[in-house]
Amino acid sequence: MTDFSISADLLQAENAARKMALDEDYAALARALGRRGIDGDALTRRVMAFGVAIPTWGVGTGGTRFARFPGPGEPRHLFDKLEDCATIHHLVRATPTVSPHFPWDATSDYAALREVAAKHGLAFDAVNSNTFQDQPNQEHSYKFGSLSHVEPAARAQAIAHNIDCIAIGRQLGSKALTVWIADGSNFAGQSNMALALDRYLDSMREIYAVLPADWRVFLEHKLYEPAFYSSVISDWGTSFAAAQELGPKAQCLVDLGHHAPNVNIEQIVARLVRFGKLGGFHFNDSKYGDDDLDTGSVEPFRLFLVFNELIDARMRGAEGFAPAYMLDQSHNVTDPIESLMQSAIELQRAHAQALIVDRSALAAAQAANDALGAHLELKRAYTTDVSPILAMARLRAGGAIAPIETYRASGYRKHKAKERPPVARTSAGIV
Ligand code: RM4
Ligand code: MN
Ligand code: MN
Repeated sequence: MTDFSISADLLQAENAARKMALDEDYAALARALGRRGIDGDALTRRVMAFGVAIPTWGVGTGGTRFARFPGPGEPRHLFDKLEDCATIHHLVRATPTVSPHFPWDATSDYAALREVAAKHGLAFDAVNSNTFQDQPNQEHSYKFGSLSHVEPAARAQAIAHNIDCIAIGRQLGSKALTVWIADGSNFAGQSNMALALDRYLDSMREIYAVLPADWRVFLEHKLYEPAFYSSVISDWGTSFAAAQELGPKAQCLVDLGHHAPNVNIEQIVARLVRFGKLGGFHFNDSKYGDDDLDTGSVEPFRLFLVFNELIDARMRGAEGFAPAYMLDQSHNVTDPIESLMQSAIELQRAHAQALIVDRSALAAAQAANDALGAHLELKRAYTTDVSPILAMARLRAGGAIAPIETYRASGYRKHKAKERPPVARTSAGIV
């Protein structure tokens, strides 16, 4: 662990400089919302209750298959990563949990790790397994798949790894395992698509069998990549069918970047909710494919529409509705800490905007087949600038009115560049 952290004095000074303007903007917004029958303070409390998990792999600079351009003061190991996650939460107050990835985050003492995280005010969300890369000295290669591999020994190795992840997760206080596999094929005819799914299901059954009673397993689908002809768990339909076969503890995870362009993701969310199979999200944004861009940076309206479905489900009291919220991004040209802070804020924004949709007016317009009227109800919420509510939520929770400005003013990255001398890394850092 390193030394520098953003001081309470700096945070206070930065907030003090902005407090008067915020009070004015907040009061004006609360009055405007009040005219629409919305209690501004109640909305602020709802925003304060929202939390999203940070992926440990997100605090390091990402990369493409061409190159990785590391930034200064990058985290060198899990403890540095936790420190960065804590810094994000300290300023934004919306990221109280961390989602680790194994074996990337492997360490020798998980009880100690949990304690360190707790000292930072952080807990652990879903653990992610990795059977899409080979590790040094691994007996069987995943070049041709993992849980659906044609060779039983390779499958057994992938199953054992997932079971290990559950064991680690139990020590960390996690309650879910996320399984994303890269399995698929690059040539027509390369793989028997029916039998590959059978093998996947058989493997997953073994993993499911050892899940603790209060755990869930999230099945993450993805249209393509790294397999470019077919993927075993390619879409929400396959994911749903698999979750259904496995049982009630298996649910589907929606990574926003894992669909064909133009797919109606909010409708997928509504479908999964309907069948009690929405496990959670990997939030990010996308222009072309699994771009892992910052949440809300390309299609904020779609993000809002996803949250609109979530709030609708919550208010209907949809059965088994308890999605896990996680970010899954790759930061290539920004400071990851800044990107993650902004992404958490974009999620809070979409959440708050969805909360102020006038649901009875919307239902009335829908019942009257008033297509434009219904649409305008959504637009009215979406075009409301809820920024003062978000800033007030952060302030009341002890965070920063302006997290990115405060972070920059602190010189955190410069300090970390000194405290964390760069370590040689050969990998292109594909995530
Ligand atoms: C995949 C998928 C998984 C993530 C890996 C690194 O595309 O999104 O969730 O763990 O990338
Ligand atoms: Mn993902
Ligand atoms: Mn992905």
